[in-house]
Amino acid sequence: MRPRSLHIIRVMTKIAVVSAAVFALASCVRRPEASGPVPSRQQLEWQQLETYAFIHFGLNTFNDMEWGFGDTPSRTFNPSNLDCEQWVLTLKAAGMKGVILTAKHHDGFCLWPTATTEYSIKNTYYKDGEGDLVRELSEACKKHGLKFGLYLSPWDRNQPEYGYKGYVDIYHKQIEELVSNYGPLFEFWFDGANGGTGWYGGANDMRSIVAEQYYDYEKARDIVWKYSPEASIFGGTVPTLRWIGNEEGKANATQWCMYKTDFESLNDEKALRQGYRDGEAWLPAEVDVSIRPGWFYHESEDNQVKTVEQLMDLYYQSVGHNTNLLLNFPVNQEGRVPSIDSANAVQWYQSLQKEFANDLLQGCKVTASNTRGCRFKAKNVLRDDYTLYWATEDGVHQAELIFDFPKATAFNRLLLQEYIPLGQNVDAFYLDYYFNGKWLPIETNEPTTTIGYKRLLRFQTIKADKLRIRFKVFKGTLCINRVGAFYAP
Ligand code: FUL
Repeated sequence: MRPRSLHIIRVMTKIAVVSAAVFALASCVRRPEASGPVPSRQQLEWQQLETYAFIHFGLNTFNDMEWGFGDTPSRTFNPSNLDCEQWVLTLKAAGMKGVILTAKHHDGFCLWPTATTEYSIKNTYYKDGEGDLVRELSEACKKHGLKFGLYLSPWDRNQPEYGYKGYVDIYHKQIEELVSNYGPLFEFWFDGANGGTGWYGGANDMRSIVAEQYYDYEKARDIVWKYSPEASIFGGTVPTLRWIGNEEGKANATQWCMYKTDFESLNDEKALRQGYRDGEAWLPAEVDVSIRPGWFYHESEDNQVKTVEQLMDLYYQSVGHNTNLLLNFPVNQEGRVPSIDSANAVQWYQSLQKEFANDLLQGCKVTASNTRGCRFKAKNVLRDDYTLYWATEDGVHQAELIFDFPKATAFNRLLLQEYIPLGQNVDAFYLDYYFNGKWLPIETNEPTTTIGYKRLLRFQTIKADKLRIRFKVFKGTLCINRVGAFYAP
């Protein structure tokens, strides 16, 4: 070959090597593209709350009822020893990050001195009519660092105007009073129970409405966001999160944050339980369930408070299934969270903290079958930092992680988290462990399908030298934020 051709070949080779290096660096520096729906900042922050409380308290508490008819005199409301700080301190000790109060339930009785009706706390003996529970609870939350939210029942069995245009204006006015006076709110709850029989100012009849048209939920949402732009919206026609479709605390293990947005789908109890893999909107689920059978306090249920074990199951089936847990605490006639409820909830939270105190993967060597390199390295999954994650190169649909323990280690819990700001992409993962020279599958009693923001698994204690997790994505790029292994005695 002539020297000139040789020189050209050398130059071309150099160019090829340099471009390959530049390309590799560019693709490893570049973060993966999101494919499909992703959470808004507000939805991500909401998901990171994981557990928060409901408080059901009102006239029903004093009538031993779940759904008051709307005709009980307001003076029936008469707590003898009410203390919102006791609620908040209890909830905080139970790990709750916020609390949502029933400012008005279906009976129409308002826990704040509203200008919209006489059926409120101002016409009771409580603080001689000077009390305002929405204010008292919001202040206790501020004082102790809990987020504050409100439930305002759209259905109002006391209002004469219910079912007519007049009531919708009243309802919107009530929302405005609440959000403008007691915010900022982290969540606003539009209940789904709607219309039926009621007192309705003495008419004592039956009123049916078409919920998706009647309440003008777009306007209601806009009023909430005018004062509390960060508030998540439950229910109605324009929610930012979805109901799980039951009130027993059941969320399927396969759990998509994606959903459809038509009103019918928002009422499809079966679909609500697990979401849609191909849903066009990001609409994560909230599991609402009471610590007792009822939402309101009933003395007859004092012996049916959920035990520590039951609360633990609830946690694994909600937070552990990529949903948030909204746990209800009925306040009693004294105006307190009963001691048995508070004892069980606090003990449950303490057990939970113990279970997740010691991540056994922390000392492991981690190897990945593929990595994007740079700041997307496999070791990121051991960091407790939601801004970091391990990511593969584009176009890789399956990849695995192997964790090498420094010495054989026993564990029975696993924690997995996807980096959801880039979507929910995993639709299967497989777990194996290496012990005595061979790989064996970890037997879980639920399908190892989705992960999402958080997936928790419980299984029989295993002893392992290595742990292997194989992941499969159905779209986008694999982005795993966290993996942890724990031992619960
Ligand atoms: C339901 C209501 O009818 C219950 O009384 C309770 O408030 C629950 C959280 O939502 O739809």
